Amino acid sequence: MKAVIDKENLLDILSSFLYENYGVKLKDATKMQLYNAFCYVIRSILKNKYHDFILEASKQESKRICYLSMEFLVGKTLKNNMFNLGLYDMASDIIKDCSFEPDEIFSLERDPSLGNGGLGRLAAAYMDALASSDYRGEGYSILYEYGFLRQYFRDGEQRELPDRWLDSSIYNITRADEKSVIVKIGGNIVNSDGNNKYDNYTEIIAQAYDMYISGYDSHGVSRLRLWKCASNSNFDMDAMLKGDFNELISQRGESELISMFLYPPDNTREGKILRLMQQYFFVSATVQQVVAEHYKLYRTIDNLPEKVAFHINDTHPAICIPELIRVLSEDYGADFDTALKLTKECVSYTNHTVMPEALECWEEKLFIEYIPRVYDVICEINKRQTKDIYKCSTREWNNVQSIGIICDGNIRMANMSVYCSRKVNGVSALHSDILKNELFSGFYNYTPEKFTNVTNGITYRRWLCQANSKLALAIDNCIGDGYKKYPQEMLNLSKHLNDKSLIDDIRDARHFNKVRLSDISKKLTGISLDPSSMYDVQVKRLHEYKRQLLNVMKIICYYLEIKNNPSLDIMPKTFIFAAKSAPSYYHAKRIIKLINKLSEMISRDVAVRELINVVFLPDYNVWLAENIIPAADISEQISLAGKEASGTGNMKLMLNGAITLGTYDGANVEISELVGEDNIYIFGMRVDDVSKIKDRRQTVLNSIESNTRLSQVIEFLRGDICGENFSDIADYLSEGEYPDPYFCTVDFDSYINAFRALSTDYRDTKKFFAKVLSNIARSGYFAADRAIAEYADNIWGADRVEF
Ligand code: 26Q
Repeated sequence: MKAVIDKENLLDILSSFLYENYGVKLKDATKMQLYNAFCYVIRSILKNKYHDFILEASKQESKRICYLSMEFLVGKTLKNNMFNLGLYDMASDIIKDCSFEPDEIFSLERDPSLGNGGLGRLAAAYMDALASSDYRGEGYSILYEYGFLRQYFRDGEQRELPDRWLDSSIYNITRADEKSVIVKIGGNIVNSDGNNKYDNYTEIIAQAYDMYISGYDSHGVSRLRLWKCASNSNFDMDAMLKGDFNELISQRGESELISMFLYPPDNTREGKILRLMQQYFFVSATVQQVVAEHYKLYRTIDNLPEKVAFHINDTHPAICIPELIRVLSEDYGADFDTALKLTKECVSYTNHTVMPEALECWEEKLFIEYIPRVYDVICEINKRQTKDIYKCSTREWNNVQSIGIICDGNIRMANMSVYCSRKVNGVSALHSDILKNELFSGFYNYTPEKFTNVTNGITYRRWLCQANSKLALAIDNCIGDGYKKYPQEMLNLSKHLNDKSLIDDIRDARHFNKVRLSDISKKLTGISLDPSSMYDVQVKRLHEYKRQLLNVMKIICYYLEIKNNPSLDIMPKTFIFAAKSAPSYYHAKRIIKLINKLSEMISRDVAVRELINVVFLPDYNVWLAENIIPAADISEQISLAGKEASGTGNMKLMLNGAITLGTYDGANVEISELVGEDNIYIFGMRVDDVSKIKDRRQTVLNSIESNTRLSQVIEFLRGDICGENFSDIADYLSEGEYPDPYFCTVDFDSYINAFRALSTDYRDTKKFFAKVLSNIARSGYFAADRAIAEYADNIWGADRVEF
C-alpha cells in the first residue's frame, strides 16, 4: 500500500517539531521527544484524513453508524495508526537511525484500558474495520478517568490498583471544544394546566473528546467520541447518590464523578445508581447531539432512519431507546407513536451473554427518581407492547411474562432492546440459535425476521501483522501481502501445507515469540519459560463458566501422574494463564490464588519442574495479549457448552497458529467447521447433552465416583499447597446441593483424553505444523472487516463511502 506521506516529508515534519519544541536535532532527540514528535505527526495526519473523509461522506449523504458502547478497549494506538497509514516501516527505520528500537518508542504509550474484556475489545475492533472498509463509523462512550483495575499479586492473591491512565500524556484524544451538551437528571414531572413540566432537575455538562482511528489502506477514519462530565454549579452529586457511592466521593470533588471510573461486572442483578447515571449521561449526550446535527442538515426527522443507525453494544446503552423517543417527541414535535416507529427503525442490538445473572434489570423506582422522563417513556412503550401481544389472540399471558418490559417492579433492558430494535443479533452461530430458541424465544415467535447472527471478528492486522511480524513476513513471502486488505486470501496458504521452508519460517517465528514471552514473564514474575517446551495458553477474564478450574484440574492430574511415575517420557509443558477477576468475585479470586500456589509448589519440586511449569502473568491487557498470543502452541477454549457467547481470543490464537483445545461452544463451533476435525481438539458435552442432564448433583457425583484420577485431584486440593488449603474448592466441586455448577467434573475425562491426544501429536513436528498452517489459512473468516460488512448489509443498511 502507498504511505500517506513520503519519507522526506515525514523527516521534515519530525525535525521541525523537535527543533521548535525542544531545540534538538532528530538524531539527538530523547526517546520521549521522539515519541512526542511521532504522536504529533500521526495526530495531524489523522485529523486531515478524517476531515477529507467526512467531506466526501457528507456529499454522498452516507449513513452515520453510531456505535454506542460503555467500553472501548482500544489498546495502544500509535503503532496501529502508523501501520494502517502505511507509515510503519518508514517510522521504524527512522527510529532505528536514532539508535532506538521501535518498541521502545511504542511502549511509552499507555494502554488505555477502557473496557473489561471481549465486549470492549470488539467495539474497538469494529472502529478499525469500519474505517478500513470506508463506512462512516462513530463510536460513543465515556472518557473514564480510571480505566479497568490494574492487577498484582500478594501471596498469590489478586490485589487491585486504580488505573489512572489519563494522567500520562495521551496523544490522540483531543477536546472538541464547541461540542458540549447538557444532560438533565433527577427532578420531577409536574402536571400543570394539563401540561407536563419537568422541574427541579440537575444539569450536567457533557464535554466531547475525540480519538481518531485510521483504516488500513482506505480513505476511512473512525471517530470515537468520549464524553466527559463537568457540572454546573448547582450540582450536588453527594445528595444525588445518597451515600451510595462512598470512597471516591470523599476523596474527590463531585463534579466529575460520573465519568470517573469504569465499572467491573459485578455479577449481580443489583444495579448501581452511578452506573445508571453513566449510562444515561453518555447516551443522552449522544442522542441529543446526533439528532440535532441531523435536523440542522435536513430540517426534518422523518428521514432519520435512512441517515442514522444507532447500534447498542449489549443493553448497557439501551436507555438510548427511550431517550431517542423522548428527544424526537419533546424537542422535535413528533407524536409518541411516530417517535417510537422512527426509533425502532434506527436502533439495533447485539446481545453478548445468555447468563441470566448478567441480563440487566433496573428497579423502576431508580428510574422514577433519577430519570423520570425516561421512565414515563418506558411505561408508554410497555403499554404498547402489551397491546401488541394481545392483538395476536393465540398468544397468552405466559408470553407477556417472559417478554414484557416492566415486570415485578423491574425494567428488563434486554426485552426493551429486542422490542424496540430493527434487528437483534448474537455473536456466533450457536449463540444466535440460543437467542432464538431459548433466551428470546417468546420474541422469535412474533418476529422471526428480526433475529440474525453476526459471528464476531478481530482486528487481524493488529493480531498478526503487528503482534507477530515474523509470522506475517513468512506469509508475505509465500502468498504475497494481499491478505492484509483481503483476509480471505489467507486461504491460499492451504496450498502450501507441506512447504518445508514456510514451515521452518513459522517455527522460527514461534520460537522467537516464545523467547520474547519468556523475557516478559521473567520481568513480571521472576519465572523464565523454556522456549523448547509446549506453551499451553488460557488467557481471558476469570469466570466460573470459562472453567480455568478445569485446566488447573488437568495440570494437577498431570503432576500426580509424573510424581507416581518419574520415568514417564513427557514433553516439557508450560501452562500460561492471564486473567483479571472482578474485585468482588470471591470464587474467581480463589482460583487465581490456587493457580499461583500451584505454580510455586511445582517450581520448588525438582522432580517435576523440568517437565511442568505453571505461570500466571499479572495484569492481563491488550499489550500483554499481543505478546502471549503469538507464542502459544495450544489455545484453551474450555467453557461449558452454551455459556460462551462467542469468544474472540480463540480467533486471535487460531490466526497466530495455536491449536484449539476446546468445547463445542461459541465460535469454537465455527473454527471447528472451518479447519475440520483433524485440526482441532474438541471434547466434552454439547449444549444438548448439558440440557438433558436431569439430576445435576447425581451426575456430578457419578463422574467423581467413577474416575479415580478425578477423585485424586479433588483430594489433592484438600492437602497443603504451599501453605494454603483449597478444601473450599474441593467442596465446591463435590459437596452440597449444587456441586460443580459448571460441570468441570463431568467433562474432566474427555478433556484429559483430548489433551493427551494433542500432546502426542505435538511431538510429530511435521504433522503438528501442518495443523498450525491449516488453522492460519482458514482464519481469514474471522476478520472484523467481514463482520462489519455483514452488519452493514444485514443490520444497518449502510453503504461504503465511494472514492
Ligand atoms: C454489568 C453490570 C454492572 C457492571 C458491569 C456489567 C458488565 C460489563 C461488561 C457486564 C458484562 C460485560 C461484558 C461482557 C462481555 O465481554 N461479553 C463477551 O463478549 C464477547 C464479544 O462478543 C464474546 O466474545 C464473549 O463470549 C462474551 O463473554
